[in-house]
Amino acid sequence: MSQEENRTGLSRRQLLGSTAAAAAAAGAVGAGAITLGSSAMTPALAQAAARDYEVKPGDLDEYYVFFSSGQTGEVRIVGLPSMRELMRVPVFNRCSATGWGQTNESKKILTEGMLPEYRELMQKRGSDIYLNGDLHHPHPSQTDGTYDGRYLYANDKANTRVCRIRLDVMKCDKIIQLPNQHTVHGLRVQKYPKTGYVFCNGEDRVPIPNDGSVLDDKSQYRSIFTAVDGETMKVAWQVMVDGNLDNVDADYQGKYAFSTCYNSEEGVNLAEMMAAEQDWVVIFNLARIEEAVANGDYTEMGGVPVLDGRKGSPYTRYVPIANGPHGMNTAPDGIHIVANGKLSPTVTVMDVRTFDDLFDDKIGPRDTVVAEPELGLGPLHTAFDGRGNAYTTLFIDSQVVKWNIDDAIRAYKGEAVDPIRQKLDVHYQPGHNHTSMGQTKEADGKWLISLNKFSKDRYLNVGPLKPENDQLIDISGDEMVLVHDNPTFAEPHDATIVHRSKIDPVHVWDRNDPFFADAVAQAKADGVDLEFDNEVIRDGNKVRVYMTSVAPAFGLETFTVKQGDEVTVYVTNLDEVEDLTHGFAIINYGINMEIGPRATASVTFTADKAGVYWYYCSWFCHAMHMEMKGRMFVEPQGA
Ligand code: K7E
Ligand code: CUA
Repeated sequence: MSQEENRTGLSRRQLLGSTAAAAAAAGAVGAGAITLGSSAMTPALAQAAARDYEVKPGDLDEYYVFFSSGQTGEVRIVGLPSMRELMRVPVFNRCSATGWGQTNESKKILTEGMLPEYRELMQKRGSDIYLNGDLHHPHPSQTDGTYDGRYLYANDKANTRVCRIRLDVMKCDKIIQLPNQHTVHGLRVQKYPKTGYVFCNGEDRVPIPNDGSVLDDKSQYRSIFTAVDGETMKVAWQVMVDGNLDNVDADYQGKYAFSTCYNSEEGVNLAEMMAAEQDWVVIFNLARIEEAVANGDYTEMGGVPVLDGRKGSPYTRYVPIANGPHGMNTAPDGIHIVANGKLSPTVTVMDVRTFDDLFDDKIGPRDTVVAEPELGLGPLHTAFDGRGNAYTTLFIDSQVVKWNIDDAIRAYKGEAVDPIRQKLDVHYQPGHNHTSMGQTKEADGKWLISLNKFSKDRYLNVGPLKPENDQLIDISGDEMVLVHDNPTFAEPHDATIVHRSKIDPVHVWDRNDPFFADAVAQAKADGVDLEFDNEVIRDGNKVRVYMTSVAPAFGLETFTVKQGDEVTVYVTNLDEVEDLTHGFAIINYGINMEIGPRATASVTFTADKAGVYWYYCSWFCHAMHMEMKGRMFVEPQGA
């Protein structure tokens, strides 16, 4: 089937067809929001066209979408269905606007969970933090198979880290670096009874310890699966596996996690990794692993318990599937899991109810497979609508294919039934896709986002570097209907669509928030009341400047330090007004930070250049915002 002809008989040109006609058919819609064809409109398309997708000015979206940003290193919060970007949450990056990576509060989070050897290394290199990250998989915590609004977890593929974002304030509060393993790629959370574990796949194989004593001897390389305790943000346990680990998901029973492996060959180059006809899915038995850890039946490596889960171990089972699987997705029916073929045009459907028997050796690994439909070229990830249908991205075909799980199972048994319902062109080369609430038991089958790697001709040309293209698809009817193109900067891999009823962030900070507890404690030790006092405390060559801020003035018009002092400025925002954020920037000192309403933020620097330095509020807060400023006097050394 060509790119131009999909299963509905609509060509891509027809589907994209006359925007104006579609807009007319849809009534009053936002400019460019609708791309429906009109010439060959099926009843489903006509129905979709009649729906008003617009989120009007002042109206609120129905869903939060937590987008990863890949190599940008942050999490982005987008409203759905408007696809408006609402907020960015810096994590594995530095942020000029908020001071993430510069404030003491953020640096503590960025450094305290680093492995000591890497922290030392960073300091030797002249930075105490990693300056980059590659955030792929943002996943909120769950309780009893649905989102509970507590936390969101994500991986850093670049520096083997896992972060946690507090959903009450939408700030990262923990980052840890995992020992023994090399990169974290796949990340998903335990769904039942709660999160619980955050499962982290070590994709690349390295020697343990990776200290230079082994270099090119790949027979001594290992891949590691980690379960992080999502409450304490400490490693609960690790399992050493054969092959490697790509993507992961968990069941709805709290018994198993499972990962795809595309490098069963344990190769170190493309040809080697692609050599075998088959790779596998490795299944982890959580109860057996926990029992072994409780019994001390493990080796401690890098300060954490490591179990040997290679072939033949009681903790794992290896299910052979076609070469090079990628995505791993649990269906909201609580029964089926799907491994996506990538190099194979198939996806493999397994039934989690067979896993007990598999671990008891009553059945063989392939007896867990209940369907293996051929869907198209390059299946990467699958999402679900809660009505028995699955939606798989076809990277090479640039399509999303909708297929029915039950029909795929019947076809696998030999019945003459085609599970494929529809193929929809997407633009272009989709990676992940996501359905509204689709990774929970409450999948509601309303929306699908296809996260496409290439936008090519879909937008005004912005030069050689192009945006990605995240497309919004209405799946509430019988047919998928593309309703919006959304350009995004590098590079959303994954996203999670959460109904707004699941999340309830605060509007202003609580003065007792742990986020700035260190500043509060230091002020207390200095006898300073952060909410009233404006004071400069000298402690040897350390100077602590305590400053309030109320729009449009800082509590201190000037403060004086000596050249060479280590200066910490604490700014407390006394404004209780919603949305009234102040900033604190010092000109020519490279300092800027955000201070949210009722928050305290702090930054430490060396006053190494004498002179007069204006500080100013960098977040527009008031009609007199331009005048919200003061001067730092740095007395020259020896003065
Ligand atoms: Cu498919 Cu990192 Cu989830 Cu990218 S991964 S697409
Ligand atoms: Cu305070 Cu602008």
